[in-house]
Amino acid sequence: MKNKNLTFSGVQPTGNLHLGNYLGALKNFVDLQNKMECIYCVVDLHAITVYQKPSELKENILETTAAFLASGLDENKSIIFNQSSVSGHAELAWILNCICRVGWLNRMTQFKDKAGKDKEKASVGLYIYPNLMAADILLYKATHVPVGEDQKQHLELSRDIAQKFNRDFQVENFFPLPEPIIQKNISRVMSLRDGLKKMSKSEESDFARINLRDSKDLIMQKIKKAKTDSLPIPEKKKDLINRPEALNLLNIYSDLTKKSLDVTLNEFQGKDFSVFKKKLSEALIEIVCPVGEKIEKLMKDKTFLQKVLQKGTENAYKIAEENLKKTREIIGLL
Ligand code: AQP
Repeated sequence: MKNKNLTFSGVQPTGNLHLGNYLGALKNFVDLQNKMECIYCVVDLHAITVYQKPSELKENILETTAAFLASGLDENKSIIFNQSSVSGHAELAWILNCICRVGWLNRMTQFKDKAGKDKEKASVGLYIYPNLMAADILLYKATHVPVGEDQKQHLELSRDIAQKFNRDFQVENFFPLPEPIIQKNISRVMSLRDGLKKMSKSEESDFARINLRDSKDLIMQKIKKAKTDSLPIPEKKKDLINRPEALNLLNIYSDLTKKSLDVTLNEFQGKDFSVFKKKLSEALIEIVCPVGEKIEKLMKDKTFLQKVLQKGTENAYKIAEENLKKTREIIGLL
């Protein structure tokens, strides 16, 4: 039996949604909603794997919902809801904890990065986070998962878990093996301060990222201060090897203006970064500021945002319950 095409993806409500989340995930979400059934989730249970101030978490759940809508998601086309409101995510995660092997989790690089040197002090939730992510996807039998390149390893783990479940219980294709959908042009947006680190919400310096709610002036300031090098813009891609900051800014510009990197290099070759940075700021202001303004407007109507989540929860719950019921039967729970 072939599973029907269905997209699932999520974003953590941990504040400071940034250009990496937009180009790496949200933009892709919008493209997919016209191609197949889509479920988009504010993954609040993932957020609490590190401490969140309760009042801020509540606000961030609504702000992430607003960012979904402001980026172009339509609550009448896609299911939009928050993870904790469908308890099946936690139940299936527990079942999958019993499928996944400790050795598999020990290979996850994001845990090593996020837990840092003192792994003993990290929450158990942070360690088993990839199993909850597998549950999010498999609960809906999703076939496609748009993510940034940083999540590729977790997606591969979801496939391994699905495969082991199907094999252990001899239910061929019960859980589909989800396919990652990763942006080709810019799979990982890097920090404006360090071209080898990904742009991230938790980076201490706000100048390392462009937030979706940044003002025009702030965007211009951040790009002006973004790290580059003293060389002019080269003619060929190969000359960007060992120039990660330059490559990152040129990639961002190319993606925003829908040009290939070759065309961008042709446009700016031999020019100084100050000339390029002006154009990059203009492109960012054109794309990011309208999204930020829409988020701002939507945040003024929290009742509407709550209604969107409630409707999404009802629809997500129906699909989740049906799949969970079959899962319980398969594994022999009464
Ligand atoms: N820099 C990035 N480039 C491309 N895609 C990115 N994503 C995140 N950062 C980049 C993608 O955005 C989606 C939502 O991510 P998330 O917020 O759920 O988790 P994350 O990947 O942990 O995001 P951050 O910003 O790095 O948060 P912190 O700092 O809290 O860890 C995902 O599809 C992700 O790939």
